[in-house]
Amino acid sequence: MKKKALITGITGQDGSYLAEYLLGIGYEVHGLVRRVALEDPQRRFTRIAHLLGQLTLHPASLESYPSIFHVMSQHHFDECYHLAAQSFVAESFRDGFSTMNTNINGTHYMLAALRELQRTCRFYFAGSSEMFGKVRESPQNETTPFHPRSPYGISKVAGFDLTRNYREAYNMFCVSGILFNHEGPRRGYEFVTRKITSTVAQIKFGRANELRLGNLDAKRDWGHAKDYVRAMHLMLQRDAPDDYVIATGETHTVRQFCELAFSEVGLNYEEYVRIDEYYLRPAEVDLLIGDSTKARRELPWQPEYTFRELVSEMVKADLASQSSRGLPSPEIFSQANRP
Ligand code: G4F
Repeated sequence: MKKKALITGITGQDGSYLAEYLLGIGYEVHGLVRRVALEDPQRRFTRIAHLLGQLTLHPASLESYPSIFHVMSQHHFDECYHLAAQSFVAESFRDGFSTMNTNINGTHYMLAALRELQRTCRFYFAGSSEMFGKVRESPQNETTPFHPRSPYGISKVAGFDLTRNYREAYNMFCVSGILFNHEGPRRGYEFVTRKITSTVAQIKFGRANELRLGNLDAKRDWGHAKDYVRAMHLMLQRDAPDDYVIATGETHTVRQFCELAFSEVGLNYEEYVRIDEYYLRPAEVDLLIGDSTKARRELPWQPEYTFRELVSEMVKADLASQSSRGLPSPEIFSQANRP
């Protein structure tokens, strides 16, 4: 019998890589998508276009408990990966209310519907290193206290607590992955890595002449999303539910990412990068570096991509997309639109 998985956020970077991975190992894969997305597949399904014939998509909204309940009442799932969220930290400062509503209530609705209808379904919650925020120790592991610095980080701590509470109160298999930053060619253009690599490609093709950024000194532990979705799956295969930090154990500044990305095309970042205060955050997470010893030992998991390979793959993909003028165009996130 094929195992059946449900993915929320299947149209995003992680959802698309996870769907690909699960299909590859013989799963039947279902996804929750907003009705507006179903009505506009050309634009909304770019990351999963190549998989559409193999997926079952259900219209539902994280803001609507009845819509989630309806899907859960029609199908039985072995595993549920809850990845959908408002995941852009900067946006969460602009509209903390909708970030909280979607991220906290959405997680609660998923857990409540599973408890009501299918308690044996294993549940994965996409926790985040943003929960560590103003870090109390380095590197950060599963016992490091949380100190979130944004509405997004706060919403993820709430989701983490909800997930643990369902595990403890109702004896359900509910786990959180505390994933550090993970990127790739499918990353959204609003996140700093993709903003850098897509602008590098535009500059190389003469379609832009500068890159405006905020804090160049922030340090992040950047891995490849393809590596990280394998960890999500492994967490749900354990005998007992538990939470895991997933990270490379290396940290780099935004400046170093720029240096490497520009050097991929033979350019010096200092000639193109300008500081724009608009991109500074009211409260910053200065340093993230994860200790994934527990995941490496127990899952067991380890990343395959190096930092250099990640940057190189992203730059090459953006050069290819510029050269074919493929869609979606990075120009929609031109400086005028300020992502
Ligand atoms: O790429 P970012 O927007 O990612 P951030 O805030 O670290 O969050 C990402 O990783 C989390 C895991 O730790 C996820 F939970 C979350 O959903 C998301 O995927 O920013 C990275 C750093 C920040 O310090 C930011 O201040 O880059 C700095 N930065 C400097 N200039 C900028 C910019 N970030 C963005 N997005 N745009 C800039 O122009």
